[in-house]
Amino acid sequence: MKKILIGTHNVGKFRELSILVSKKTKKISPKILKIKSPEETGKTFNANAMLKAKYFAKFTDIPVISDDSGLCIKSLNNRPGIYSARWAKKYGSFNKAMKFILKKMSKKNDRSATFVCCLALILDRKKTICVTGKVKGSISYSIKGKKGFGYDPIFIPNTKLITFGQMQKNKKIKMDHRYMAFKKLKKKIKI
Ligand code: ITT
Repeated sequence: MKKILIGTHNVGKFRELSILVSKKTKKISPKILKIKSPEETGKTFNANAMLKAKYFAKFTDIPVISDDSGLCIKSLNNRPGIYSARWAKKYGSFNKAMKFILKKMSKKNDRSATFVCCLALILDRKKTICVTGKVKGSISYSIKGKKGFGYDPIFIPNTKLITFGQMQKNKKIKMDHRYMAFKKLKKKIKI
């Protein structure tokens, strides 16, 4: 693969996916091609990842990879889930959305949560692959760490004692939901 369009406007995701894709492949962003985001009308991560990839593929012939992801909190009925980005918009920022979550969680005993990522890859009109990766963890009691992006400062993966926001970027990238999905993708295709 010589080039790939990384179909996301999220800077954090773009960075992580760029590191995961082979160094030899040139990564193109939708910003450079002046392509906006599609409306996310799907009801699942899978549907939204496919919807995004299909949308971006209309603008180019090179392979496209898109990501739909989010934080599913068990005691909040798996919310924000597919609404993770929309909660940040609704409450004004990720910081405000995280504060809202922590307040809601103060009455809950179960703090378990899962970060989910669906990656959709369109190689050409005949070949589309969609995979899901997950990482289990818990919601911290406060916002911790300035590294990473989105909900990283309130998520503690099960195998660690610190939040994704406190973790070195290169460590987080090698253990998160995006990495898990990417590993599955790599088993199916050279990327
Ligand atoms: P695109 O649709 O352009 O890819 P988006 O930010 O709208 O960008 P999503 O609809 O998939 O993407 O929203 C997922 C949100 O969940 C995202 O905005 C992040 O804040 C959050 N999220 C996903 N992966 C994350 C990670 O690794 N660390 C922290 N937050 C993450």
